[in-house]
Amino acid sequence: MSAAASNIDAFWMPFTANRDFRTKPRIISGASGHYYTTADGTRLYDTFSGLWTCGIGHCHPKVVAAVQRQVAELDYCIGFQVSNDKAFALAERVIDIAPEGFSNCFFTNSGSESVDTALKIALAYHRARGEGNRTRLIGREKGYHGVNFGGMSVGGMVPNRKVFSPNLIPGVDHLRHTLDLQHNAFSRGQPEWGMHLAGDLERLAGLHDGSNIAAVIVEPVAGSAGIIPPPVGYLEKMREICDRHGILLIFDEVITAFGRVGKAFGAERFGVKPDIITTAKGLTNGVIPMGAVIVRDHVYDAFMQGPPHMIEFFHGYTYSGHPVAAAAGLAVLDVYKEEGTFEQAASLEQTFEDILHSFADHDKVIDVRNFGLMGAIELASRDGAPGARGLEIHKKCFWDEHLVVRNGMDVLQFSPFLNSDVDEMQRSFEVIRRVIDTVD
Ligand code: PXG
Ligand code: PLP
Repeated sequence: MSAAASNIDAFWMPFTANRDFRTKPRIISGASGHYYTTADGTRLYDTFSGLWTCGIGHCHPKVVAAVQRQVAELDYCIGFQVSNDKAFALAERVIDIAPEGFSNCFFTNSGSESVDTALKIALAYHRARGEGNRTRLIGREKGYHGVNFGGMSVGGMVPNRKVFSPNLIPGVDHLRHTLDLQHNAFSRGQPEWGMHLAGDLERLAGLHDGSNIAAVIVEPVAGSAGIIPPPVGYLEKMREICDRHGILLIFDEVITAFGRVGKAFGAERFGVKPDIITTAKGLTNGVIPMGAVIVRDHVYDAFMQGPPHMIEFFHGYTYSGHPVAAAAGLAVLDVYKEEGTFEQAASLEQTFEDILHSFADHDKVIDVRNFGLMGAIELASRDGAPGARGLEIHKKCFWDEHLVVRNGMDVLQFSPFLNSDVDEMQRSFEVIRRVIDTVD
């Protein structure tokens, strides 16, 4: 029996225009390396590494073999009060590559769960230390921290928040975002302008009194909002303000961890050490859903008090530390090391930046932004139809040019493979230029 659906109406697709999709579906049934395949055998080059997930390419043989082995050996294991060997091994390996001082790893199944877990850790940390008054959480405009209630509340994506506005968690403020095309359009890497915007945190600490603020969460480089690298000095200043007021700094590294910015973590690349790091995506190369929240020793230590038979943190998911996901993670970390993936990613950065910025002179392009192997080409919107041009390019690339290109409204976003072939990358952008030329 074929696994293909005879009727595609049943699947309610995430973040998709479902009715428009069903008029002419885009369905993938296979993948290998840097290409997807459809049921009729068409190969499509993937310019987005899955969804920022598959940095080493699809169906890497070492990862496939590890997952196949594991699923036949230990398919699932209770994770509360008992756990499995692979989860411990993976936690140790993640800590090994984390910046110095990070001691412990809490497993989740996604970025959204990692974020909500991190926010709960921050609140519980202060309470455990006798500072239960620290309840305020600070996010940032244009931030994306997943779709669960905590992450949505600290997030700053207006369409994601709009319908749920009265139900967002209380006690949250937002810093201004740092994207201002008047001041920092066409920056290569980190813009020179905008460091002063970290001062918003100081203002909020003045307004509420810093002693009431639990944590601030930011993406070191904002991803979903269309690649917004931090202005020079911005993250350093944020760390300094957090230190002054006893506020925990959370870096949401769901995208930036595991090589995307040429190092194991954005924290390492920027030389700024947060207290908590959230991850997902690249932890398992997207093969099995898994996330990890990584904490510094002072955070973990604050929980390890009271009677030793007591549960220290009333939180966890049925699938936290899932053995098959953990086996995938172990294989992926092996590949990162054996193939020098993070160094490879770093060596591709300049070429990628040059290719992207070659679009700067295009009359439909209003900004180009990049950092590491994260890039965006922002197009002018059509009058009265924001997003239409971006979606048309996405569709034209898929059907006519066999390229999977991600658009967020009129921003084309790029997440090249960490082990991209330069010729393939160059060719894909030649095609994209042609498509931008031909659409209205
Ligand atoms: N935090 C960050 C920084 C993310 O980028 C999440 C949390 C949520 O992860 P999950 O696994 O729950 O989706 C993300 C996810 C895009 C795009 O187009 C990016 C994400 C999700 C959807 C679209 O850039 N990142
Ligand atoms: N809903 C019900 C009824 C449950 O029993 C559970 C877990 O046992 C959950 C939700 C949470 O599921 P998960 O642990 O997979 O997040």
